Amino acid sequence: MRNLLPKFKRSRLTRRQVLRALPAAVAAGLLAPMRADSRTLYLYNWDDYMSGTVLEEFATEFNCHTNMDLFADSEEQFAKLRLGNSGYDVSFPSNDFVERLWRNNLLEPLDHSQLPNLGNLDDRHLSPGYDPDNRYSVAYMWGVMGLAYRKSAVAPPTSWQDVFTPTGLQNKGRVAWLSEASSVYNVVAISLGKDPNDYSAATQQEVFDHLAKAVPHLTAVAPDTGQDLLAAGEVDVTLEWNGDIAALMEEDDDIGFVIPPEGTIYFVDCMVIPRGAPNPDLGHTFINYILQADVGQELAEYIGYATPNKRSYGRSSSTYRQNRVIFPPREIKLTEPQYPGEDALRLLYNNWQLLFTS
Ligand code: N2P
Repeated sequence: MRNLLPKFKRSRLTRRQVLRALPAAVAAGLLAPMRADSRTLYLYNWDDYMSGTVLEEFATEFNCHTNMDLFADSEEQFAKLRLGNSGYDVSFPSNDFVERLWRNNLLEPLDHSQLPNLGNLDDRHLSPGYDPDNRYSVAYMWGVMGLAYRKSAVAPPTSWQDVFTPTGLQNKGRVAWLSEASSVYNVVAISLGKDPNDYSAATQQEVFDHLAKAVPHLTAVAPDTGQDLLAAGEVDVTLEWNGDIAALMEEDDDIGFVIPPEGTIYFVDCMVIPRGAPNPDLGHTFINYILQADVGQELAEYIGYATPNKRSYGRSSSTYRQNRVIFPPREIKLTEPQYPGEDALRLLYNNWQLLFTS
């Protein structure tokens, strides 16, 4: 289903805002299967991960329209893209899902001759392990998972166990997890002193036994909207991606963010062109546009995530660079999730589903 992009002048374009545009779109019959329009760029993105201004400027400069749908987590994104011909020109998978997508032949190889700004990326984002030679992906933003909380409601969390054990949850009031099964699995494994990339049946059993005891004490599972639940006062603590909280902290000084001392996962979200994209040339133009130093800087500072672009970083404000929520302290151990293969993921999703149905 395609949603209309609402005309917000300067907006991070949240899931709620995009969904709000739905009834009008349905009434106007605009949600009937669309024909690919060569002057429209179709994006498939996370919540709170784009600037309305950047999209408007792109549309003006390249004389086109933009259309963006949102997904809640890596699993929802993959499910849509695995069908092929998803109708999107650019999607934004995380590192481990970039590898999952190309190994399943679901991405178009990138034409580097259309990406002259690729060299603006920091060296560590060139030819990464999950996508040698950047054959399919270009880094967009990087970040980590942590715990966000309302300062006036609860003491700062001091361990992941504050949200993964019944006792911890009882002390922390109303708590939300994120809906991304693989990432929640990764941090629970870390909290139990395990390798977050160990998806063996035995480790999964241990992790899910641990989680099963916690589930009855949970308030919500947030589809990339923990920041909204926290802002609305519906929860006191939530698992969240750091940038979503950095942005919220700009508006609400009663919000805090911690990465528990056990460490956390680190992700690199990328731009890719899904197989069968309607306008791959426009997709390349957009990726190259985001790689421009000034565009990348405006976008990163606006959404509150760390840019992988060394030229964007070079021209960013000192407030941005010194933000310890966006750029976690070096002493925190960060682990990069790896694609574990389809069998391991099948078991993981089965376990995750059982958690909420049994
Ligand atoms: C944006 C979430 C992006 C980080 N709301 C998840 N990889």
